[in-house]
Amino acid sequence: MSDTTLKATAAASGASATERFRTDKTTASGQAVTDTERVNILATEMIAAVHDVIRRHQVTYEEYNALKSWLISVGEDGEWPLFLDVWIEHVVEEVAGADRKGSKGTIEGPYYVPGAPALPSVSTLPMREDESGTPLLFQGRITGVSGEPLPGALLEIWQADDDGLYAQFAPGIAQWNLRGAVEADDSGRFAVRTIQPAPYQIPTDGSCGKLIAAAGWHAWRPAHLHLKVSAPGHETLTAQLYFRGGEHVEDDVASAVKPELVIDPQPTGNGGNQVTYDLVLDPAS
Ligand code: MBD
Ligand code: FE
Repeated sequence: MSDTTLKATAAASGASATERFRTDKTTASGQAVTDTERVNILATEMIAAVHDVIRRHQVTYEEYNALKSWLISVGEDGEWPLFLDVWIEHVVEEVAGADRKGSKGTIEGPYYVPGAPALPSVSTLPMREDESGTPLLFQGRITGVSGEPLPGALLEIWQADDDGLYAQFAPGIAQWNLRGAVEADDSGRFAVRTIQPAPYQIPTDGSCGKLIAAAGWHAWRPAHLHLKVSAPGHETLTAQLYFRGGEHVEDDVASAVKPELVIDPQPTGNGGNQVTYDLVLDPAS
């Protein structure tokens, strides 16, 4: 890829992610938190946790002002969704998923878009004619915790391409490229053809990239397929699958890898790989 034409800038992908969040999430959950005592406790303790860091590390005015300046720029870049989903969401998911009996989940991240094209149980994700990357056949069964097939189960998939870029958050990629909503068959089965995604690098030109550079961290997530699995009467499962032996599986900047989510696709003999991964949904609580 040519670095200058295809690269997603922090400002462009940040603006898209912020807009996406406002559309999809704030009406659903933003107004639900109205318990004054709960807000009081959480806000008081979060502020106190910051005070504690300042005292323990004798934070200076220079450092305080650097923080203030950085926080302002995170908003200007639209990188709050990225920052929160990379460094905070995994603990929220850990708490939310603690009692799950079915498949393990992990973070959603900033790049889910609802309403992807509906696809039959055996299908190929929308992709360019010359889409690069190793072909992958991803198949499995969606069931409840007793192994029963779930009528009407839907498997939404979204992923980066072979350059690590997501449609709708990077320029020049068709809207639904490598995004789809696969309807499982009557026995819960699905078989989807796609390509293996590349590792994802957090934009280096925005505020999150500046923090990473200033702290001496790295900016990488391992290659991953995002999944959202839903069925009537069941908890929706949000997960990601990673590739055994892939770069950064052991040191994901977003801390979202779990051993149960690492797949090991095997060669089909036709230049591609295939993997079977079953998905188990908990009953709705
Ligand atoms: C991603 O692709 C992602 O999945 C997460 C969680 C954060 C940033 C980019
Ligand atoms: Fe991702």
